[in-house]
Amino acid sequence: MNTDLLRSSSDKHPKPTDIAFQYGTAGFRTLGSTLDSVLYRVGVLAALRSRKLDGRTIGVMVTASHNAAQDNGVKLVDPRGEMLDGSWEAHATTLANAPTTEAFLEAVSTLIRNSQIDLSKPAHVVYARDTRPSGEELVRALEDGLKAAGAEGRDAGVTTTPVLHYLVRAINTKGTADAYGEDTQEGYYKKLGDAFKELVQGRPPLDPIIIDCANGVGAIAAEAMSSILANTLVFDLHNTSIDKEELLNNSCGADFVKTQQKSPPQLVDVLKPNQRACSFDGDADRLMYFYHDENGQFRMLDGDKIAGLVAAFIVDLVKTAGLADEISVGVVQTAYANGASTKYLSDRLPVKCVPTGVKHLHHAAERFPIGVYFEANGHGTVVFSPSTLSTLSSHQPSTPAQDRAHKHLLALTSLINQTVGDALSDMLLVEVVLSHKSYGGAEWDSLYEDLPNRLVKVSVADRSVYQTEDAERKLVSPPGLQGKIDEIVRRYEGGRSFVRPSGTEDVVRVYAEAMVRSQVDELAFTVAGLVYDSAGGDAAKRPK
Ligand code: G16
Repeated sequence: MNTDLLRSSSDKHPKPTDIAFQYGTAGFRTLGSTLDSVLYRVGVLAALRSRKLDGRTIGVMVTASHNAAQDNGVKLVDPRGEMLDGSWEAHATTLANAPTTEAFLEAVSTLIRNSQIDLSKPAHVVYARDTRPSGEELVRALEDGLKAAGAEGRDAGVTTTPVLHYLVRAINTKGTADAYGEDTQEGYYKKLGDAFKELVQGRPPLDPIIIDCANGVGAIAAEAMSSILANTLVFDLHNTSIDKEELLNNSCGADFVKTQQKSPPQLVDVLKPNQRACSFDGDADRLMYFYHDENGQFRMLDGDKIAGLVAAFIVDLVKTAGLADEISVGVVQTAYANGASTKYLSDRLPVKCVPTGVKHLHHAAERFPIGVYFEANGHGTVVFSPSTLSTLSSHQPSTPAQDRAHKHLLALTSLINQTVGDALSDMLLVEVVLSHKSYGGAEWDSLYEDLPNRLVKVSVADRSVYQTEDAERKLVSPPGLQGKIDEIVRRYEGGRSFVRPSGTEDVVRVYAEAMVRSQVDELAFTVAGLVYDSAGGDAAKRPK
């Protein structure tokens, strides 16, 4: 690498003096206007990561997903399309926080030395961004970093996070026995479309599906898929104003539906009783279904309900295909999973609980022959292990029913994005199951009844003070706070509550659930109050 070039270009992207950056739950995420130096340095880091891995292509996604329009962020994607290896997250944070160009150069050479990176290796990086206004300039900073580090960059343009993950795997497996698909966005959509058509062939047509695109990049993805599926499934697209930046995730999108537990206001008059609708988030990797019942009551079908629906469907297919002795299914959740869903699932299947963050869920799911993982907030997918894929490809069905189920399982491996959750692919998966089961929203919803729950955000001066253990279900710091929470939780029937710092927003999150709706709000706000007081908050601004 040319140190002079690195020095001169780094000088053009100085680090703001007053900000400490942290590679969190989903990469760096904060106000877009503060991220220029981070993007430049991520460009350099991505080049080094690629060289470390013999020139395999690394992905960089510029997005702040569910956050407000003024935020932005960046995350790296490893060669199989999975999240950046945990050990490199620390390197990312170190490079991002070097206060000066000289300190940055020093951190880069330490990384090269300690990680034994061979600089004669090539470096390849593919990158993309969502529709956020700050994205264009941030991509320019990233490109400066790639250029300075001598990497060959491929610009995938404005697209969704899951498309970028797909591209990374498709590029790295091209021409091999594990080829994942054509390395273009069109190739990806065609792959999903073909698999969907095969899976619903011969089934009665589905009613149109209403999609809230959160005024983000999912609108472009859904539009493209809508033309591919024109005669199979009709998309009724809403919140597609990608040009109006202030509308992104604003009173719409998956996070709004999950946290507010109501329909986006723009859809209230559109929805007929029992009509299925779903919301994507700002980069189209979360999915939330909902409907209004006969009484006009909002009913949410979140990530937990998706996991229940999909896992049961796959278990049935495996059995019908005659593969129950060879392939088993497991489910991964986080502490946010509704207690009723955990009970429903663990009565039927092995269920594992891991900390928040797709990377944790994905890795845990990879340990099952077929791993179904969904966060309650709608992030998730299904992963098929290499040995399951090989069992599927060599299986010889002995009856027509086995043959049909076997073909459906194979088609599912194409329909489902196995690198990361994709709202579009997940939506098609749900539609397949609903079609096969002849379920509407109400039948799906009746799998189990959610316990009333509430999620509250608390602003504190320093959220790093809040540290957890036991898959984030218990606080170990600040001392004494968990004991107080336990004491309060005991007063509520079926009560459960936990506290954890967000990795994507500057807040502490409080989750609570209990048997009775009115009590759950009281429990959530009592715990939120304890958190607020523990941070020495101003009594007048206590959460209510
Ligand atoms: C990201 C992560 C998710 C996580 C969410 C919220 O989602 O990919 O795994 O559930 O943040 O995390 P936290 O509670 O730490 O803020 P997204 O959609 O924002 O990329």
